[in-house]
Formats: sequence, structure tokens, C-alpha cells
Amino acid sequence: MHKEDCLFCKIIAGDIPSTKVFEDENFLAFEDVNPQMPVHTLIVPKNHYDNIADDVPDEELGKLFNTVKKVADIKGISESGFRVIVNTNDDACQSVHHLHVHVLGGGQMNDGSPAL
Ligand code: DGP
Repeated sequence: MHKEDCLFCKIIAGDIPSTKVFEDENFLAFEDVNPQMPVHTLIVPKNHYDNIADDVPDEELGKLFNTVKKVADIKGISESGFRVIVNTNDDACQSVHHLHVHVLGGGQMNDGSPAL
């Protein structure tokens, strides 16, 4: 499932370059182009869903969140801690309408930031 004119579908296809962190048959994780923390990695399903409210199968959601742990391990932030953000639609300022998980860490966030 691929959507024309979707930025993240183009990154998954390799048509737009990205800095890859992790990849398997279902997901690609890559560095956010505009990092808000020392670690700021995005995880996207290779299937296109507009967002988390887009009838995503349970199995795919489960695998997606298991991938969060893998990415946190790769980035070395599993022990220190990290934040997971899934912006969804306009009130949350979702700017890329392909489901993605932000994994943020590498620093203390007790000041309330980042609020992506
Ligand atoms: P959101 O606001 O939740 O839709 O976040 C979209 C994120 O995608 C934002 O943090 C910046 C990132 N982003 C946008 N365009 C690109 C790109 O071309 N490459 C990469 N690596 N990240 C991008």
C-alpha cells in the first residue's frame, strides 16, 4: 500500500534520501530532519496509513510499538528514558500525513519540552 505524493512513502521507496536507523519488512526508522532532541528518530510503517486513527490493524500497531523498543536500544536511550509522540490530524499539528512515531531522548525533558 503506497500513496502517491506522500513524502514518507517516497522516503520508504528510497526516492528521497534519509538517514536510516532501522529497517525490517514492515517498518523504516530514520532520523528526523529537524531534530527537537539529541535523539529524534521517526518510525513509519511501510504500508500507508494517514494516521493512527486510520483503521490500522491491531497486529501492525503492536509491531509498530515493539519497533519503538528496538529503535530505543539502537539509539542507546532505553535505560535513560525516552518519549514517544504520535501527532494525529490538525489539532495536533500533524504535518506529514503518513502514520509515524517520534522517538525522542538523549536529554532531560522535565521542563515539559519538546511539545512537538
Ligand atoms: P509531524 O509534525 O508529527 O507530522 O512530524 C513530521 C516530522 O517529519 C517533522 O518532525 C519533520 C520530519 N520531516 C519532514 N520532512 C522530512 C524529510 O524530508 N526527511 C526527514 N528525515 N524528516 C522529515
